Amino acid sequence: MVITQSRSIAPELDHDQLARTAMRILIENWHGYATVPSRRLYPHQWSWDSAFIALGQQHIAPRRAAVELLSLFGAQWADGRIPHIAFNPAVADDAYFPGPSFWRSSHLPAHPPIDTSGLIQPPVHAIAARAVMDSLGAHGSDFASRAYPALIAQDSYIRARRSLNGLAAVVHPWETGLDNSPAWDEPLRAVPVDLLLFDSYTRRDIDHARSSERPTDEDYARYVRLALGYRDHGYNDDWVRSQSEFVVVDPGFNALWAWSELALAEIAQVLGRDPAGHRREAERITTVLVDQLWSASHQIFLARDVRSGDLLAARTVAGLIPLVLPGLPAGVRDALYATLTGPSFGAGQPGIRGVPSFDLTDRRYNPRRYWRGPTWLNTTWLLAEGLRMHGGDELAQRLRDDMVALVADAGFREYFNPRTGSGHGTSNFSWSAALLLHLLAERA
Ligand code: 2M8
Repeated sequence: MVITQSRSIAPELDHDQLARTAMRILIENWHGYATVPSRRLYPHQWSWDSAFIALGQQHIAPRRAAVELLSLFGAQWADGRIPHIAFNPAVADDAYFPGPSFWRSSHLPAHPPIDTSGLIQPPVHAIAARAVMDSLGAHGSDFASRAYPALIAQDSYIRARRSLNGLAAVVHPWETGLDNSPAWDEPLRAVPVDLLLFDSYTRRDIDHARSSERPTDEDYARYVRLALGYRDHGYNDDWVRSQSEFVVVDPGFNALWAWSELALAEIAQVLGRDPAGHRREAERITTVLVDQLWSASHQIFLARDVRSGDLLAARTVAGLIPLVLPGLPAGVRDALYATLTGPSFGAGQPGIRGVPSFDLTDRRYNPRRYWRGPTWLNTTWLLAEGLRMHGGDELAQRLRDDMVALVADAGFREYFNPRTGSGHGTSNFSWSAALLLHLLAERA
């Protein structure tokens, strides 16, 4: 693996300052049992955010990291789904749209203990739980014995209720975490923009972030319509998988599901349980992922639109995430590396910082609009982990240096322009702070 010029990193003194600021952000964004991604834009607990946040918290307050995850698991539904938002009852219903009164989780016969959304997000929680377990030392197995049943229930939910031909399907762009990805443009075209619906709600996100950096009103109306459809069918997964206007199989979500199985195997081992089933599941998902979503012509994993059966020809960072899987065939791994470092993503190349969320050469690439081009720290971190596991240490280090430098230059922003490094979206963003702490702790 050949690496071009390495960017110089901020001096050690700046690292102490950065770490202190990151800690302050995590403390300010903590609301007693969980951390909000951002005080104003996202004033509740988000599912995959909490996992990334716990990865950072484990270095400064391991017990807080444990509470972060366990409080999220406390919002788990009877069917095992871990909801994508767990609402803070102390925050006004209209502080975020769609809020608790939209999702109506409390109307369900087996309702969760607190108000939540009805969607899920990529299952990265076992990965965080494994790290938190280690950080707790002698208390690690107590934590693991509480976390493991929740993680198993989440895993079973995905397998039993979301699988289609062996991979997990997602039924809303918000479930992919890469909400506004250009990969969803095509399937979203099948979702009508309901003009009546348009006037029935007020977007809160654009009170706190520039509208040019957020999804369009049309896409928001589609998001609302899809969520309403699922809600009005009682969050019934048989209905949603067969009838929803948006059903896709996403490589990022599935790769993280497989990676989680490996983390579950390690947790199982600590608890004296048999880890073999989890390892087999990781292998199985990896095989099916390669079989169904690898595109030899695009040299990247692509999402599949279940409605049309077609692969969606958009090169997004989600298509690189399978690099976290140890069981990838060597040819696929090498091709992914070439795509990651080639013209579409430019990782490690002079003038590119981190990993852009979307293909730099595509006319839809936008370095400022959310998930349509900017570099995010969570996806860049995932790829650095994948590279490290496959022996790409030099590029992994360069990506980690890029992440530190982005934050040093632009602050703890939600996302960054891959070319200029300018910061976008909200400020004091929790997973940017947490992952920075995680990186700096690994260096120490
Ligand atoms: C963004 O998503 C939420 C909806 O879930 C939103 O835009 O309102 C995404 O970046 C998602 O991945 C993230 O979990 C969430 C909170 O940071 O914000």
